[in-house]
Amino acid sequence: MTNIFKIISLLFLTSSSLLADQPKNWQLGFQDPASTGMESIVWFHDYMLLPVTTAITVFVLFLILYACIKFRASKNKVASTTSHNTTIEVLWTLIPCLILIVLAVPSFKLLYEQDTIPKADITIKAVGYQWYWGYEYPDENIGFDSYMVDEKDLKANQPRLLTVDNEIYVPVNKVVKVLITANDVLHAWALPSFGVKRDAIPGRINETWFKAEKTGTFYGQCSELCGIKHAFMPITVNVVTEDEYATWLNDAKQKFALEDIGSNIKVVKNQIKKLN
Ligand SMILES: [Cu+2]
Repeated sequence: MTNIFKIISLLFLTSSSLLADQPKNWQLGFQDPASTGMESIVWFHDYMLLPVTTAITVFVLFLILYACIKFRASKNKVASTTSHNTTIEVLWTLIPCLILIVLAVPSFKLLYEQDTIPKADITIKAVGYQWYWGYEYPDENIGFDSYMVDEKDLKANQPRLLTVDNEIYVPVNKVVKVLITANDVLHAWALPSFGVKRDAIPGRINETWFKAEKTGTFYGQCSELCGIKHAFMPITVNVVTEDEYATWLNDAKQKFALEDIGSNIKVVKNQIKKLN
C-alpha cells in the first residue's frame, strides 16, 4: 500500500516538475514561480486570500443552512417581526472592514514592490504588433521579431501555440527591465512564472521588471484581446547562465544588428541587405 502511494506521489512530482513552466491541461492554480515577485504573489494567494475566502464561504453557507432549518415555515407558523438588531448590524459592518484592512497591508506592499524597479542589468523593449511581438535590446543595439511557430513546423518537445521562432534570452539572477509598448492596438505582455503582466499601449511606454531565479524556458501570451490572432502571439523567454547569454548575444549582434536609417527609425541591418 505504501509503495503504491510512493509511486503515485513520485509520478505526480515528476509530472508537475516537468511541466512546471507552461500551462497544462486541467490546471488549477498558478504556474510554479520563477522570480521573487511571483513567489510573493503565490504566498499572498495561498496563505491570505484563499483561507479568508474559504472561511467566508463556509460561514455564509452555514448561516444559509441554519436559517433554512431553524426558521422553516412548518416550525414557524407565525412569522417573526424582528427587523433590526444594532449589535449584529455593527458587527457585520466592522468585521468585513477589518478583514479588508488586514488584506490590504500585504497587498499594497506587494504592489509597491512590483512598482519599484531596481537598477536594471538588462533592458528589453517589447513591442506588440498584430499579431506577433517585436523585441529590442536598446543597450546592445539589436532587434528582432518573434513569431509563433505553426503546429506543422514544431519540433519534438516544443509546445503548441507557445513556441516562437526568435526567443528572448536573459541571464539568470539579473534584474531585467521590460519596456512595453504597441504599434497598432492594445496588447499585453504577460509572463505568469515571473508574475509579470503589463498592457502594451500605442504611443505610450509601460515598464515592469523581473529577476529570474532559475534557468529554463518560460512561456507567456498576449493577454489583451487584440484581434483575430490574439491567441497566436506567444512570448518565450529563455533564462540561461551568464556565459550562455554572452554567446547568444555575440550571435545576435551579427544576426539582429540595428541600423539607423534616419528620422530616428532603426531597421535590422540584415533585412536592409535582403531588400537591396
Ligand atoms: Cu495582442
